[in-house]
Formats: sequence, C-alpha cells, structure tokens
Amino acid sequence: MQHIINSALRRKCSLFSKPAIYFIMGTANVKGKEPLVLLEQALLGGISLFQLREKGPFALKGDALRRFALECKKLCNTHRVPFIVNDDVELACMIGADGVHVGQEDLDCASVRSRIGEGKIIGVSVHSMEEAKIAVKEGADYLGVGPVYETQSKHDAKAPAGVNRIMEISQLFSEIPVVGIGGITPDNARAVWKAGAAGVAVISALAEAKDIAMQINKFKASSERRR
Ligand code: TZP
Ligand code: MG
Repeated sequence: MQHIINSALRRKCSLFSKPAIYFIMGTANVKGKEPLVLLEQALLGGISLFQLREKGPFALKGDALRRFALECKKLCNTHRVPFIVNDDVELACMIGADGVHVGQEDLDCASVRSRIGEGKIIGVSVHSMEEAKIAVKEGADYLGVGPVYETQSKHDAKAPAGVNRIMEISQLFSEIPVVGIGGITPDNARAVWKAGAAGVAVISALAEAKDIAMQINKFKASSERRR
C-alpha cells in the first residue's frame, strides 16, 4: 500500500516539471465532434492534464455521466495523462480519478483531501491572495487563477484579472504550481507564462480548434518563448 502512495506522490510532484497544457472539457464544449474523439486527439497531441467539467442544462448526469467519465479516464490512463474531475468528489472517488478540481463554492480543499487521500491531486480555483493562502494551507497541489482574459465558457465568471494576480500568487507561493485560466489562446499565452504560470488551462481554444494537435503545439511554442 505504502509504495502505491509513494509512487502516486512522486508522479504528483512531476506534474508541472514542464510547462503544462491543461485541457478542460465537458460535452457542452464540443461542437460537431464526438467528445471522446476530441479528447483522444488532445491526448495524442500532447496535453499534460485533462479535467472533465460537465456543466450546463444538457449536462450528463447519473449513470450516463459515470459511463462517460470512465471512458475519459480510460483514454487518459492509456496516454498516461492525469484525469481530474471538476467539483464532483463522489464521482472522482467512485471511478478512481487522479484528482479533483474545486472552486470557492465547492467543498473546501481540506475536506476534499480527507475524502480522496494524499496520493491524489487537488486543484483549487482562487481569485485573491487570501483564497490562495487558505488553499495552500489546506494542501492544494496547484492553484487555478483567473479568469485571466474574457471568457465565454463560464457564465458566472468574475471580471478578467489579467496576469498580475498570477504574478503575485506565484511569487508568494513559489513551491505551488499556478495555472492560468480564462480566454487563453496561443496568441495571448506568452504573458501568462511570463507572469510565472506553470500551466495554461484551456477550454475553447482547444475544444474549438480546427486542428487540436497543431493548436497544442502552438501553446507549447508559446511557453518556449516565455523568457
Ligand atoms: N474558470 C475560470 S474561466 C473558465 C473557468 C472554468 C473558463 C475557461 O474557458 P476558456 O474557453 O478557455 O476561456
Ligand atoms: Mg466548481
């Protein structure tokens, strides 16, 4: 048992060793394609993490959600990419996801940790230094900071904060990876990397890309120009 926990922890530490391209998707974000086909293309294209974020009036629920989540997990496992579930700790535990991402309105990080265990990944969305301090104290593995730019993908998103908050938070918590989110594209990602982000979390610029592999390469190239 201990060696399983140790290897999970080791894997967790290496998550952000390279600039991370973090793909977030739910069935509502995909147009004119099968969501699982899109996910596989993203995995083949070289995303670093995947988060299932199933939202909206037509969101899958119950058994259908469980089945879809399991398919996503299977694909992520095949490509050795961590599979994170948004909000739903129960679902994450039930299907053995690699982690959970929570916002300020969801279960607090300490409670999530007690339910999913040390070896799993917890990401927390924060919008202020105060929220960041609490998340770090409660054991978050990474922080999501945003919206950086204007976004169409979250109906209740706060006003765009630009990259300054990423800079402040990543400077104060240099040991915790900070991931920028909200309206990030290959064209504006450079400022996010420059502000100190360890990753970019992206819905539409990947889900709606004509050629997702090429788009992932553009995101990677944007991180290489970060200095
Ligand atoms: N949290 C803050 S902005 C956002 C979330 C989930 C949506 C990001 O989507 P997009 O399409 O990359 O702007
Ligand atoms: Mg949430």
